[in-house]
Amino acid sequence: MEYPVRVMTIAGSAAGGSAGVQADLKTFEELDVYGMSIITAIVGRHPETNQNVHLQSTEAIEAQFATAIKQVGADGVKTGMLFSKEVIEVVASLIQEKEIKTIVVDPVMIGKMNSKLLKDDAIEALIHQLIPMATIITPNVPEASILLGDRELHTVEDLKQAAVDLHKLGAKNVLVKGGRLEGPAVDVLFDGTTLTAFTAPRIDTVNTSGAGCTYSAAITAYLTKGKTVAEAVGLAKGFVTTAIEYGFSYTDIVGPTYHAATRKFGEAHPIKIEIVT
Ligand code: PXL
Repeated sequence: MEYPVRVMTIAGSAAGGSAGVQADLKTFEELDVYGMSIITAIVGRHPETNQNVHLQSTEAIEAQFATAIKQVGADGVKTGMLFSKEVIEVVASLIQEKEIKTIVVDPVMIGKMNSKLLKDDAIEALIHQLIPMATIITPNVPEASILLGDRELHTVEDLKQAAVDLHKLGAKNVLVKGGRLEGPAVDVLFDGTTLTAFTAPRIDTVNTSGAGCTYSAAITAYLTKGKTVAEAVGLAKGFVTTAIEYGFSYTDIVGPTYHAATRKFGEAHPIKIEIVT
C-alpha cells in the first residue's frame, strides 16, 4: 500500500468545529492526506469572562511539532491562526529547520464573527519571517488590504494589482480571494509571471464559517499530493465551493461549510479558470 502524503496544520482550535484546525483536519481527511495538528491557541468564548483566545505556550507548540515530526514527519504544512509575534517566530524557525517542501500560509487575521485572530504587532513578523518562506499565501480582501498598508480593494482589477504587489513580499505564489466583493466569487493567483483568475458563482448563504481555512487546507492537500499551484487552486476552489453550497447551521448562529459535500453529492459548480492580464 502506498501511504498518503503527510500534511500538518499549525493553527487555532475552533471549538465549534467549523474553522481552524477542525476545518483543516476534516478537509485533509476528505482529500486523503494524513493530517496532523499543532494547536497555537484555543478559540472559544467564555460565557462569563468573555475571554475568546486562549493562547498556547511556545513550549506547547514546540512539543506538538516535535512529536508530529518524530512520529510521522511532514511533506506539507499549512499555517492558520498564529496570533502573536512570538508564535510566528517559533513557527517560522520550526518549519525552516525541517525543510518542509510545501508551505501554505493563510494570513488569518480576523474571524467571521469579527474576533481578532492576529495581534497588530504580529503583522510585521508575518511579513518578514513567514511569508517569504511560503509556497503560496492566501489572503482574503481584508487581509490583503492590511498587508498592503490599508489599501482599499473593491474590484477584480484591484485584486490583480494586489496579487502582483503582494508577490514582492517573497512568497512564490499569491492567491487573493475575492469572496467579499460583489458579484461572482473571483480569486486571483499570481506566480511572478502569470495572473490567473478562478471564478465560481456566488452562493446565497450565510453559512460560510471556516470557508477560508477549508480552501487553504484543500490547496495544501493538493499541492502536497503533487499538483501544480494552478491545478491545486482550481481543485481546492471546486471543493470549497461545494462545501459552501451545502453549508448549514444547527442553530441561529452562522454555520459551517459541509466538508463531506463533494464526496456525497459531487461537485456543485464548475470553476472557470482563465489567464488574465
Ligand atoms: O476562519 C478564521 C478562523 C481561523 N482559525 C480559527 C478560528 C477562525 C474563525 O473563527 O476560530 C481558530
